[in-house]
Amino acid sequence: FSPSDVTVVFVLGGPGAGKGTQCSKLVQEHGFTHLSAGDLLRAEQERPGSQFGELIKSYIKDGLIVPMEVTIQLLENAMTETLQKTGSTKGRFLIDGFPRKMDQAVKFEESVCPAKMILFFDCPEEVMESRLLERGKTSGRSDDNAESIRKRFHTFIETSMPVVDYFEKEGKVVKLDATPTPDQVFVKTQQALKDKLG
Ligand code: UP5
Ligand code: MG
Repeated sequence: FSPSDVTVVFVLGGPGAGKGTQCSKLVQEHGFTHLSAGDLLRAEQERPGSQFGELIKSYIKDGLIVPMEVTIQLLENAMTETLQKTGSTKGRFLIDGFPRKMDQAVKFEESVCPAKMILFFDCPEEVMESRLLERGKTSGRSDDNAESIRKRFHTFIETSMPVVDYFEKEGKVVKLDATPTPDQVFVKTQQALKDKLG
């Protein structure tokens, strides 16, 4: 596909900030395709015969960033498949939880497509922690436990926040308070998209 035919929005924020929740709502009401890098990695981990299964598993449990080649390939494949399915060359994508390391950001924008804007969901650590521990009771996610959550927060601050700062200097970031209810956050999310994308 041609980068000029697709609209890419990066959806960033700490672990449990509500990226997935807001993306689902946008898909229902605004015709975006939602691609969660974490979900794609978890699916690849489960895929029989995947050469990356074990690697992904250990990176996710430790809250570390899987080498970018793997994730970028999964995202690019998913974008191509989506466009093939719809039989259109044009598409609107929410890329959730990616890029979360500087090298990924540079490589993706260079080799796949630059982002039109970044939605950043800002949330205090205590709030994210309690959401994740609550979800951990039923999610089955290997990283929804106190120890993994601590590691995810560390990676977020050290490795992923610099990506947000980088895009902020480019004027592409809209920062949203992620602490109100999902519906309240969604009102602001829709407004931010409208303001930036029209
Ligand atoms: N919830 C949501 N919004 C709420 C609200 N406004 N009020 C009250 N509760 C709210 O929400 C989390 C929980 O909070 C849910 O129970 C929800 O109901 C509730 P969710 O929408 O799932 O938040 P989200 O930000 O999507 O949290 P998630 O846990 O998915 O964030 P992470 O960024 O940690 O997870 P992700 O799946 O993106 O990545 C997992 C791992 O994959 C990473 O740690 C890393 O190891 C790996 N990874 C890479 O290596 N590379 C990548 O590029 C991406 C991921
Ligand atoms: Mg998520």
